[in-house]
Amino acid sequence: MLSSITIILGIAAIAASADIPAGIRPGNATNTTSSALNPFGTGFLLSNSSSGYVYNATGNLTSPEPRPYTPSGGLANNGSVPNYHPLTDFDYESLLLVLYQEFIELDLFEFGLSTFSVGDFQRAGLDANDRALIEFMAEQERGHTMLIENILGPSAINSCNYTYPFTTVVDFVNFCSKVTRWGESGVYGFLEHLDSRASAQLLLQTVTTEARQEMIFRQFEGLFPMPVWFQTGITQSMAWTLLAPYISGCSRDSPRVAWQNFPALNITNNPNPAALNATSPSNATLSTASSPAPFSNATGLPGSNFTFVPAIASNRTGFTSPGNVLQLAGEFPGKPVGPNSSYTTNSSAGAPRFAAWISQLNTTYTVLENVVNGTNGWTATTRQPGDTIWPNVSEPIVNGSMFIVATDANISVTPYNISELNSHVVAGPAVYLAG
Ligand SMILES: *[C@@H]1O[C@H](CO)[C@@H](O)[C@H](O)[C@H]1NC(C)=O
Ligand SMILES: *[C@@H]1O[C@H](CO)[C@@H](O)[C@H](O)[C@H]1NC(C)=O
Ligand SMILES: *[C@@H]1O[C@H](CO)[C@@H](O)[C@H](O)[C@H]1NC(C)=O
Ligand SMILES: *[C@@H]1O[C@H](CO)[C@@H](O)[C@H](O)[C@H]1NC(C)=O
Ligand SMILES: *[C@@H]1O[C@H](CO)[C@@H](O)[C@H](O)[C@H]1NC(C)=O
Ligand SMILES: *[C@@H]1O[C@H](CO)[C@@H](O)[C@H](O)[C@H]1NC(C)=O
Ligand SMILES: *[C@@H]1O[C@H](CO)[C@@H](O)[C@H](O)[C@H]1NC(C)=O
Ligand SMILES: *[C@@H]1O[C@H](CO)[C@@H](O)[C@H](O)[C@H]1NC(C)=O
Ligand SMILES: *[C@@H]1O[C@H](CO)[C@@H](O)[C@H](O)[C@H]1NC(C)=O
Ligand SMILES: *[C@@H]1O[C@H](CO)[C@@H](O)[C@H](O)[C@H]1NC(C)=O
Ligand SMILES: *[C@@H]1O[C@H](CO)[C@@H](O)[C@H](O)[C@H]1NC(C)=O
Ligand SMILES: CC(=O)N[C@H]1CO[C@H](CO)[C@@H](O)[C@@H]1O
Repeated sequence: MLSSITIILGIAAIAASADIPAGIRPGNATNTTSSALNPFGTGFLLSNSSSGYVYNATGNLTSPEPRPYTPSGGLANNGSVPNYHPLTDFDYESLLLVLYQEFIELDLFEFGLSTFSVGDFQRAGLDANDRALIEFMAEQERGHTMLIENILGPSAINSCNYTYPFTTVVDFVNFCSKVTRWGESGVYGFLEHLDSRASAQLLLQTVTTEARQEMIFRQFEGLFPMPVWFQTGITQSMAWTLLAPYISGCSRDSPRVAWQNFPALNITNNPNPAALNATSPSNATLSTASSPAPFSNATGLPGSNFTFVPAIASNRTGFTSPGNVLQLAGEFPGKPVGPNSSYTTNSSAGAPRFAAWISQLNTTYTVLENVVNGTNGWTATTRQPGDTIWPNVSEPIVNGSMFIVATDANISVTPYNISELNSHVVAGPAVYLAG
């Protein structure tokens, strides 16, 4: 009950700042109603009576303070000793998923460093300092796996074997930016739902580091470091769907992940940030991105055509636009995936009808067109939406690397109840590199 109010108060804090556009200024009404699925739907809430709990935000304290300078309320701030341990299956399974994620990152960063030569990195515009930074990121992952292992206790997994979809430094960096993106978003999707608030605290301090890694890999790609206002969250099943295909084998006594493996969704014309023209379809997929050497003149940038070299920031704040046609390919359920192929993709949804664009605070839908069923899957097209985060603001919903899911319905979800989407997922997510 308390939690249903958290998001509204969080948004209230945003609204308190002076430069919020008029469209989302708080109204004065105190009896605003909204559906549970769409608290943003009818404008701004100053108080919420839908759950039976009411807090009237007047700007003044409404209750006596339990201790000096300590406004009443809040969770577990009464002096109780923190218990950094899962309290429920939900907690355990969420943290187990994170451990699988941290282990692949550790392996991935080390693999890249040991696979590619100094010259390979140099041709991608990355020098000894950059390699040292990747090595430090691997060390961070060592710390993260130790932390989660300590929280989970003796049943925690060990490192597994992995399979990676890259053969060049450029594609390695691109893959790292995507892995850290879903690692980050996968945690944001459940962090506030954990029963163990103490574990959530430690995980928060972990995932904020991961967020910095994601940004650094974007900078290694010459992309604008952070082209969004809000980092989005996805569900555990969505994160597991993205992660599992790259885990080839784990020791047989590894605890199983309880989350769903949705059928894979591919964006066959996903932009390639390394290509001269990122949205040119002929060089669009991760696999073909390996052929050109776009950074071959990176160190001699002046006079070169290749402007997309590693940079703190670049002027590429987005290279896709509303109306862009995405070509999607979805698999049918029933395919073995994940460690030792011991998981099977599954969907409880009907036929593919919509693309859900999960980005920033928003889940926005577009219609799937030209849906064609094949032997192992289906294909469809859809168009990039042009919505902005709020009316009257410039920031588009779709930017950065974000998530696209094929669904059978366009139900209304917001960041705190995005798991309502799980039962409607036909395939995906896929990571769309919008900018
Ligand atoms: C709220 O009340 C104030 C003072 O009465 C008024 O100036 C303002 O326009 C009202 N805002 C809205 C959104 O109704
Ligand atoms: C509450 O909302 C309803 C529906 O919008 C409106 O008709 C009514 O006047 C409001 N009541 C108060 C006290 O503002
Ligand atoms: C909130 O305000 C309403 C209307 O003034 C009042 O009836 C209610 O008791 C208040 N609730 C709390 C918790 O102060
Ligand atoms: C807040 O407190 C001040 C000082 O006691 C009082 O003057 C004011 O009316 C209060 N405002 C509200 C909205 O209760
Ligand atoms: C990883 O692969 C190696 C080499 O094939 C194999 O010996 C080892 O058992 C595998 N480990 C796991 C955990 O699957
Ligand atoms: C796109 O790929 C084709 C075929 O691999 C290659 O010849 C061409 O140079 C690439 N173009 C760009 C802009 O990378
Ligand atoms: C990049 O490729 C897209 C898709 O083919 C095309 O529409 C666009 O004009 C190209 N941009 C440039 C600068 O060549
Ligand atoms: C830049 O591209 C143009 C067109 O492809 C080409 O003619 C020119 O030689 C290139 N310049 C350099 C410095 O590579
Ligand atoms: C780009 O690199 C190639 C191969 O090293 C070299 O021949 C060419 O002169 C370079 N071009 C520029 C503009 O530096
Ligand atoms: C950045 O891009 C915008 C839009 O294309 C352009 O107007 C601006 O001059 C560019 N700025 C720099 C520093 O290149
Ligand atoms: C999606 O891409 C992966 C990797 O390239 C490939 O193995 C798989 O067959 C593709 N699935 C569909 C439905 O295109
Ligand atoms: C929560 C949120 O940001 N919702 C927005 C989603 O996008 C539509 C269309 O731009 C907005 O109207 C919503 O406010």
